[in-house]
Amino acid sequence: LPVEGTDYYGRFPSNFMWGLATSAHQIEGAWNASGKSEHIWDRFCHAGKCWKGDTGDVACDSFHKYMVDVQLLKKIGVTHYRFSLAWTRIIPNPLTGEVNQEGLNYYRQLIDELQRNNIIPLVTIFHWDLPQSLEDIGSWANESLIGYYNHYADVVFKAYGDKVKHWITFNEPWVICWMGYGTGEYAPGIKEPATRPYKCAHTIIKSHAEAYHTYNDKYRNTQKGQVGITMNSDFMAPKDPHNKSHIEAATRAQQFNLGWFAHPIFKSGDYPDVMKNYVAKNSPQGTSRLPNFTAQEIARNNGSADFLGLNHYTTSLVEPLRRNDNVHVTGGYIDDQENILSHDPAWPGSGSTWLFVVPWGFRNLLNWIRTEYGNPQVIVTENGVTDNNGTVQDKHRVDYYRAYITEMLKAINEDKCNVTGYTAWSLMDNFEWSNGYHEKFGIHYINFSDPELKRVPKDSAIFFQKLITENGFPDPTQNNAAVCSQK
Ligand code: GBH
Repeated sequence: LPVEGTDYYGRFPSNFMWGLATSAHQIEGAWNASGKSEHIWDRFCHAGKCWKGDTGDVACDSFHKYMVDVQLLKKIGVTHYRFSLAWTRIIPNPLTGEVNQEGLNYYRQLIDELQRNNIIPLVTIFHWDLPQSLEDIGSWANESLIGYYNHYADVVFKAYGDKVKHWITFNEPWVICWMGYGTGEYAPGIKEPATRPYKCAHTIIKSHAEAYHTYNDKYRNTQKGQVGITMNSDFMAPKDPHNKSHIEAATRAQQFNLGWFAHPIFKSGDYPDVMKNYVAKNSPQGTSRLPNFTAQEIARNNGSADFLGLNHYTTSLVEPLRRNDNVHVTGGYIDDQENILSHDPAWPGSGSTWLFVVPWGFRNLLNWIRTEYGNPQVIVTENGVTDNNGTVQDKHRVDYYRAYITEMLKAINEDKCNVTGYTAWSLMDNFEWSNGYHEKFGIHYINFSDPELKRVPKDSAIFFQKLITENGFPDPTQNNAAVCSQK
C-alpha cells in the first residue's frame, strides 16, 4: 500500500466509538483495600522485579479518584471508556468462588458515574492481573482455570450486563503467555519458552470460548451486548518486499503472532497450518509442543467473538532464519518460527526500546485482518507512543496519533475495513508494568512523586478533543469555504 501522509482528510462513520483506555493494575492502586487479594503483578513488583522497585500499590489512585477520571474523559468528549476489572477485587478467592460485594460495588459506582456523564463502558474482564492463588495451582497450564475464569465472567456479565454492552474477555493473550511464561520479563517471571507459552495460549483460548458461550446461553437475549477479545499485533513486513522467502517469513510471523489466537477464534477453530507445521518440525520427540484441540473444542472456538479488539503500536521487518546463521537459538516459540525480526534504522523511535513509529504498518495490518478473517468488526482497543519525561508539550505524540489515525481513516474509507471504534492508550501516565512509571503513554501527565497525583492535560489531550468533536480530519480548504459562505 502507498506510503503514509497526513495530507489526507475525511470523517469517520457517524457512529464511530472514540475513547481512551486504561487497565486496573496500571491505574487503581489500593492494592490490598476493600477485600482485594494479591495477584501475580503485586507479587512480582513487591519482589523488586519492576523498574527501580516501582510497584502498582498506589499508581494513579483511581480507586479513590475515579470521579476525577470521569471528568477528564468528559472534557475530552469521548463516547467510550475502556477499563478493566480486577478479578482479585471481585472474587478474592477464586478457589471458593465467593463474591466480594465491596469489590463489585467499586465498578458499579464507576459504571454509574460514566453513565451520568454519557460515557459508554468498554470493559476488559482480564488484563493480566491473575489471582496469585491461581498462579499457585499452576496458572494457565492447569485447565481448571477455564472453570474459574468462566465463573468470574459469569459473575460480571450478571452484575454489570444491564449497562455494559461491550465485553473484552482477555487483553493480549500473546503477552500473557509469551512474556509471562516464555521470556519471563512480565509476571510471574517464568522462563520456559519451549512449552509453557503454547500451553498457556491453549487454556486461554478455551477459557475465552467458554465465556463467550456462557454469554450466549445466559445473557445475550436479554442484555444484547457483544463479546470480543483483544490481541496485540505488530504489522509483520517483509524485510525485502521483492524477495519471496521474506514475504513467506512475514506471513509466518503474522500467523505466529496474531494468527495464534485470531485463527482459532475468527477463522477455523484451530491454529494456523503454518504454525502447526513449524512447531511440529522443531519439536524433538516427533510429538509437537503445540497442543491439539479436540473436534468439539474446535467447534466451540470457531466464531466465538463478535469483534476483534486490536492493540497496535509498531511494525517489524521479517526475514527467514537460516539454521547456520550466527543467531543464538534457545529453543521454543521464537525459534519455532525460523525468522529474524528487525527494524528499519530510519524509523523514529520512542521512549520504549520496541516501539518505532511506522504509521503505514497500521493500515497494512488492518487490511491483512480484513482479507485473512473476512472483514470482521475491529475495535482498535490500544494505540499510542511513549516518552520518558512526561512532557506536556508532546508534539511527538500528537504527530504519532495524527499519522496513525489518518492511516486508520484510509483503511476505513478507502479500503472498507470494518473498524468501528478506537480507544487510545492511554488516558493518563500510569504504571507501565515491568517498566514502572518511567515509560509514559498518557495524554494526561501525572507527577508520581506528588501525593495529589494531579492529572495535567498534555497537548495530545487537546488534539483528541478536536479530533472527536470533528469526528476526523476535515479538509482545511473546504472548512474555509464553509466559513466564507456563512458570512
Ligand atoms: C499493551 O501491551 C498493554 O495492553 C498495556 O497494558 C500496556 O500499558 C501498553 O500496551 C504499552 O506497553 O520486543 O520482546 O520487548 C503492549 C504489548 C509490549 C507487546 C511490548 C510487545 C515488546 C516485546 N507489547 N512488547 S519485546
